[in-house]
Amino acid sequence: MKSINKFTLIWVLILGPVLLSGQENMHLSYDVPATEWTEALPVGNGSLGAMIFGGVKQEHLQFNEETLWAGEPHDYAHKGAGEHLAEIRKLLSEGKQLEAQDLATKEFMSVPIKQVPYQPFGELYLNFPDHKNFENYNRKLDLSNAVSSVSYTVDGVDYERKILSSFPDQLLAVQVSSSKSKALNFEVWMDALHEDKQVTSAGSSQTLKVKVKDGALRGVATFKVQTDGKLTTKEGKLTISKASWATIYLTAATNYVNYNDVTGNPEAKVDEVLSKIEGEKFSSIEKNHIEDYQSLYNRLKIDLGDNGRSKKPTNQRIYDFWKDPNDPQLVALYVQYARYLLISSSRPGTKPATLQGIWNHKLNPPWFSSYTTNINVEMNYWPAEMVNLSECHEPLFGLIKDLSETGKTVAKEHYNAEGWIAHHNVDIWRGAAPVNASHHGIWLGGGAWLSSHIWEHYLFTQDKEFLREYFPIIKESALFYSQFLYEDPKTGYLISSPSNSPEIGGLVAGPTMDHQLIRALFRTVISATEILEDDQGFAGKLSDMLPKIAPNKIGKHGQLQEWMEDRDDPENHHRHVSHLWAVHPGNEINWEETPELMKAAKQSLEYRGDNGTGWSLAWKINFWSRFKDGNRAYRLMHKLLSPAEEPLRETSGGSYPNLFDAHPPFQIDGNFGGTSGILEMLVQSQMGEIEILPALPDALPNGEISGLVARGGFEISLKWKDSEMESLEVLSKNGSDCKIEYKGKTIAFETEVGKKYKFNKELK
Ligand code: FUC
Repeated sequence: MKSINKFTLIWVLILGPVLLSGQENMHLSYDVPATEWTEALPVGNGSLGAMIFGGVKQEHLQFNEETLWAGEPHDYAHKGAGEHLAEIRKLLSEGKQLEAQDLATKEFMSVPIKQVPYQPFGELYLNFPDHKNFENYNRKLDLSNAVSSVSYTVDGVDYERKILSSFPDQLLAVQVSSSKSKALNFEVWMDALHEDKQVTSAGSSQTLKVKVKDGALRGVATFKVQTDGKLTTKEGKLTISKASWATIYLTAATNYVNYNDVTGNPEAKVDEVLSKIEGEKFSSIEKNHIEDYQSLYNRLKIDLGDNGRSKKPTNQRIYDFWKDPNDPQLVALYVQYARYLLISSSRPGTKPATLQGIWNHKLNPPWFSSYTTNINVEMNYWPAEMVNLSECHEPLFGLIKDLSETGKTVAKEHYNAEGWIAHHNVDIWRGAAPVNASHHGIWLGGGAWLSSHIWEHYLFTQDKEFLREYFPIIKESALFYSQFLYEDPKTGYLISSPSNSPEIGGLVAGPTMDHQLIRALFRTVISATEILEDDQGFAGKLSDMLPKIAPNKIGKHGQLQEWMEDRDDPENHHRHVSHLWAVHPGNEINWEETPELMKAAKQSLEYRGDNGTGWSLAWKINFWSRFKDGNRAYRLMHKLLSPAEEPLRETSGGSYPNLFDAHPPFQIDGNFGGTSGILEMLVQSQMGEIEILPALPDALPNGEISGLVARGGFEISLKWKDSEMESLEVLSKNGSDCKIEYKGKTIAFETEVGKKYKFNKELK
């Protein structure tokens, strides 16, 4: 630990609260090692991740590689399921829900009925036998450079570890050093939870080979040690003695190539990575890593002020936030942490972030740590465009592309339809058929919701080439729905049947959410057809169908109906609020065009209440922001940023000591959804204009943000003081027309590419 000069300390104490910028201290920091996994700190490069415990006598890095899953290439479609579609629909229209569900269970579900879990890979241990009585302990994750560190003093010698996961070099690097020369003595080795595992050491390296129990995938991880000390191998451990520094480079790979191909050669991949860095110094690997990371991270800055609480350990701050949510820097940190997590778990060429990003330590993780498409995986990507990490959105498009292939068989076998469809869960083999149980697995919104991400990417980037490339996928999704929609014998409307309003009320005919999703998709395809000057015939057909789809309806409690029938229960506080999809992330229901429906949606949210799982709290923050009630949104933020494990709280959703979102258990969606909600308080652009401070809570009266992206391709720099906008700068990235709204005043103007436009609070 570096000592602080006495005078500096006095100045920091006196002036800190006044002078400290909320952009500083963008780190998670602790004065004790982690004992639980949800206290450990994550690093990742999109595919290779680790959780760092930071123990003194023993350091433990639990690591993952994103392609190690159970299972094997598999088509989950149920051959001939479609022969039972008409009967299931008939039973539902006759009100025989249980019979419909039973028939669907027998004849309509995925084969097998469950998908498979994401797997942990291995453990890296470093043992420091002499490190007993330590002081000055600190462990930290610095979001400004994506380097995690552990430091402490033993017998007057300072020890430091730096840990990073590098995207350019595709490896985990752990550097250990001591302030006194030759003071470092430790052992390092790997292990794994997999039954089928093998560890071999050779010279300065060690290799771990694992094979998953049920499936076709195997993994190889190798680490290599560089040191100025002595290196020996004993009983499966590498021993480093009398060193001043040592660096461990670890990389891992599997034989997964794609959802259809497992012929990869992990040994060759691992060798290639390690031979590339032969003779490299840690300092240059660290420099490459920081440069690469900062090229993404530095694009957005957020400062909500700092009242001094940022100096406390992060776990303490979460507790303090529960008691008094006046820690604006923690809210800004939450935003930057989500950006850090996205950069670390989702890079071009990698798989999308799962329910746990890329971090999983269990052979049987909750919900298989897979991709749940009825809210969770989409929520992971809500902030991606806004926070100026557009390319980190790309892995999701890869998943959608895969599903547009596997989902074709499902469309044909289950629904006798063309195009493609995905249901509520997807694994690495891109299973698209309904899984788990008929009462919630048969949910038809997957294709439409995922497709909306392609459109959103276009809206934010205005990238026509991208739209052209992905247009066939969204068109084929719309083609599916155009054939799947069915004329309700009772009302004559086109409805989605069988389906489910996730995950409440069982199998039904016509949940409101599906109709909102399908309408949004049809409108998207119609707009894209115009932009790309594609064949107008299909778009015309969709336009004709649009008014025939069952509309949003207001029910007897003043609520937005979740189903065709007016049967919502105001006492039901279910975590899903799917029928409000059209408020967020959709925009069909809004204050400008449909105020009555907006009021009804708000009423529905009132009935659902303020408590929920982590992701449910996060979604509610977004809803309240769209309802333009910043204080209510902040009330939910208060819950999301409170300690998940505190039994006296009224809700269990919250944050773990490492700021991971708690469903509970850990689910990363809340980190991303909560961040989207915070940004929706500051700027919204879903209605074709950029609305400034639409839902600013009283708790965040002062602040500034730069590099925030709005639809239309605009980068926003905004300052506000005493809850009023002070200055606004809009950078036009594509020369689109721009319209800005602040407190009822609007200004519309043409823009030039690359030009900045400045405004004061009068929009002048
Ligand atoms: C959905 C939610 C659960 C959980 C799971 C992963 O099924 O209803 O709360 O988040 O996904």
